[in-house]
Amino acid sequence: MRWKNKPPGSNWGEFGPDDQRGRMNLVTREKVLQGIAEVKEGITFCCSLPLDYPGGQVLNPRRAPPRLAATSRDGKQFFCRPLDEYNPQMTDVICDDQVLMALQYSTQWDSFAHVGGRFDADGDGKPELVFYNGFRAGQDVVPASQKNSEGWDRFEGTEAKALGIQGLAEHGAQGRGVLIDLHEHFGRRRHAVGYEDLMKILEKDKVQVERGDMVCIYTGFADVLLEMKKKPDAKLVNESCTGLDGRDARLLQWITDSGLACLLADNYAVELIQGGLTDPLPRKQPWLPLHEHCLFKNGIHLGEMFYFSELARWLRAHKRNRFLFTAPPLRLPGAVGSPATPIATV
Ligand code: UVW
Repeated sequence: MRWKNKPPGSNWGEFGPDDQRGRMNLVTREKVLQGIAEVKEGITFCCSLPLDYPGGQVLNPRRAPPRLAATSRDGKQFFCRPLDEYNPQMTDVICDDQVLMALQYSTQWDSFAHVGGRFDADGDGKPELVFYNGFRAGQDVVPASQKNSEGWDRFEGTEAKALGIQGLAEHGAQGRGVLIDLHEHFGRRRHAVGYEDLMKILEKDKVQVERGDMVCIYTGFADVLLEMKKKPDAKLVNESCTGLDGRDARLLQWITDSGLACLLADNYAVELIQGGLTDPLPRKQPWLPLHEHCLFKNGIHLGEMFYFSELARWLRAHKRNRFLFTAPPLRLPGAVGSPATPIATV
């Protein structure tokens, strides 16, 4: 057993002591069939932003936009390269590229290795750095050993030996999606949506969230990003649209009780981030309480900066809120996050 104490409000152990899939375990064959049963028209919606959005590093200074480059051979780029250079009989022309990108730059999934907590899991009276189900920082989720380099490879070699994003890929990120349209009710007003707000909206829009559903939240934030055409304005970014209120205990309890399998939004962090990293706090608490509740405590993957605008409009026009949702991350072993190119099918 990796832990003696589990964090209050957590489900550690619910899916077994070594579980790394969390609430995606609830996306069963039956749930996939429920998703497929929502396909009536054969219309598909791309639920990803172009992966070079938001543009720049205003949204998160750690995360740089993708950089594309050619692969090379014999000191020359392998891009528009005619193979008759190697063999006069060959007629092929080949392009081959590579990318340097922060895996959580744009439309992206968070694995459970993205956010952990400082918590006394082994009961020795001293808190450790732990992740979902008691997996340890340093042992299971391993930082890089620093290289003598000023380049990006300075911290090369990180590895989520447990809880990496490939687990979600291997399970299959496909099931019944349910859309909650916050934009319809709040427009682009910045507002932390709490339990009361959410319950009213679910009732008004006749949205039912059931165990194992993949819950998608449309706030309009991705539209704001698109309108800024890769030159995001810090003020607009920080003052636009809704997010869930991670400090509302009743909302967190609803997330637990609803049985939802994963939680995604078209905004920056699903929750509305309140306060900066260095702002003083009155007591020890998480900066990102909804991340803590979902990723650390309850094994609920978060999806961020998805793109739901056209899907949301179509669903509202057709008085629907459910669809088949297919959103695999990269099966990239050891990665903490992953870009996604999801599809909703109605
Ligand atoms: C942060 O670090 C703010 O994480 P996320 O992209 O999951 O919101």
